[in-house]
Amino acid sequence: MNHILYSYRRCPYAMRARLAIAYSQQQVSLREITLKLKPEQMIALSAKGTVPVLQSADGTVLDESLDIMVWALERCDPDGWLQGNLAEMLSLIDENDFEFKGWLDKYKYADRFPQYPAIYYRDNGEEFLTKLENRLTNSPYLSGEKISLADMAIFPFIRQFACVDKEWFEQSPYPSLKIWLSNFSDSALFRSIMKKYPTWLESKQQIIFPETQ
Ligand SMILES: N[C@@H](CCC(=O)N[C@@H](CS)C(=O)NCC(=O)O)C(=O)O
Repeated sequence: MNHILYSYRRCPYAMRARLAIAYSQQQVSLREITLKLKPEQMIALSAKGTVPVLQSADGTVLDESLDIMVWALERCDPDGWLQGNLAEMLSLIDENDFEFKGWLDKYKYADRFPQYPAIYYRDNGEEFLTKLENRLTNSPYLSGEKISLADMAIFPFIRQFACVDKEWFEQSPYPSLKIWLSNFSDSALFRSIMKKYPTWLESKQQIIFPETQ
């Protein structure tokens, strides 16, 4: 049996899983889903119904994006994404996932949260941007001189935040963060994980991911 990854192209959690899988060259069968109609095979593996879900060849099921990243990196980590202060990386990722992500969603879908204007949610999200900017002023990556798990786990969410209002982001006071973001957004690795595939439920086509060059 192959490893199987249930994924959704635009989901930032699925992006971080695909980034780690592609970087570590772990070949998986990619099953692109839609959130509106989730395959029963995926729900049978993980009833919570979120993507990404990985079913590894030995039958192990991982339904947390960070666990999937670590699974891939433990198998192959040529540039040492797991090296360095792991506790600090995990704490930053935790802040991303459990504080910043909430503000991001409210900012992005502000019409669904009419208690406050969008700018209120953006202001709150900016606390995290400021924190990242301060780190990136001192070093090129979030955890120091080298790309790490923290950069790859967090970048898809900052990209989403920046995309809500690109004009605002362009003039915002985060010069180091902007360079960091555009380097990752323009990278061959990111482009390779954003390729569009037909949904698996419709096509049942086997997509081998990452594609070999
Ligand atoms: N903690 C999970 C969160 C994953 C998650 O929330 N994914 C979203 C898509 S971005 C999802 O599947 N939501 C279910 C839905 O919208 O039905 C992880 O890190 O994998």
